[in-house]
Amino acid sequence: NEQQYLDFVRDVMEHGADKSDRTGTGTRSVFGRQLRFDMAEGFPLLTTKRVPFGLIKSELLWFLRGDTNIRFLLEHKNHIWDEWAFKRWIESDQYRGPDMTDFGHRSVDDADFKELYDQEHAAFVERILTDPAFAEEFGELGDVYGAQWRHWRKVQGGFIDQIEDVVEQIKNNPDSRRLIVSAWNPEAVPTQALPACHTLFQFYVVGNKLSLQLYQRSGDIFLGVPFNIASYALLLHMVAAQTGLEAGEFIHTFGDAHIYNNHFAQIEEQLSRQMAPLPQLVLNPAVESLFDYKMADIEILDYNPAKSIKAPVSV
Ligand code: THF
Repeated sequence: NEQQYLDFVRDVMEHGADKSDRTGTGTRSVFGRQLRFDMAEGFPLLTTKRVPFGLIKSELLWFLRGDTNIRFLLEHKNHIWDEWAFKRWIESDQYRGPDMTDFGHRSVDDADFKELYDQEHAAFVERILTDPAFAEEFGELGDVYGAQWRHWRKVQGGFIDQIEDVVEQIKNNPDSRRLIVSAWNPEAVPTQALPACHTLFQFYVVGNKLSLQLYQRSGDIFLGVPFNIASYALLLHMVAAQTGLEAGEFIHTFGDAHIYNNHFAQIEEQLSRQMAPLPQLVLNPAVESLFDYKMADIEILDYNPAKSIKAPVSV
């Protein structure tokens, strides 16, 4: 439950090592931790800050479509992947606008630059939504989750649909110890906008309960992890519903778990707050396939969080 997340945050603040990172922001980091969420205790959507569940739904539906182009996300007003596509655009030789190098840090440090960045970003989003050829080229993030999950490229040609396969295996061979979906493809790493943070997950069936464990190689504890917990808990519920099982535990295992230096004040604020009871998830029982869920088929009830806490994302 949520207390575990708050204890984890405290642990990292107290025992983490200060460590530089790829994005240049700097982090406080630990290596190797595990959280366990029992779905019987409620749906693990944090209440000590508002976590925008609509964005979690549209991102998961996007992965399950096998989609790797941000256009679908933008059509659902979801902007959590914009920065990675935008980075590719401004680094391309077709970009003719003002210099946007290191836009993430500069838009935090420099108000004039931020205005310019907001304009360029808005123009980029508008163009993805209105210019299909542009969207096809610059909305694309490469072989990220959707591609690895639904159409893993085989060496000898053709594709593997890991999600469809794992659902079949859960139904027909529930004792299997190979109920695995891997998003980590060493061959694709150099061409990915961002190599998979959620490296691999495994299902486990005992009795009528389905559990899921995720190995996350790298976790942004303040911004990303609350999304990741809710997203995999949602996936667990959906797969359980489609295999006639009950959702058991979501086990979240981390490699490098870190708090970015520019999230410390936000973390303090969150730790000072009281938790509310966890909400409930309701899935439309009429949906017959994991791939047929729409936004309206997924609902969260009794979610009464504290107010949201804004923080900059490192790119
Ligand atoms: N990169 C970094 N540095 N952190 C991440 O969490 C992360 N992701 C994905 C890919 N790269 C990452 C993108 N997921 C937010 C949430 C999830 C993200 C990216 C950004 C975010 O900013 N959330 C805000 C609300 C945003 C909004 O309302 O538009 C929040 O307050 O939660 C980890 O998978």
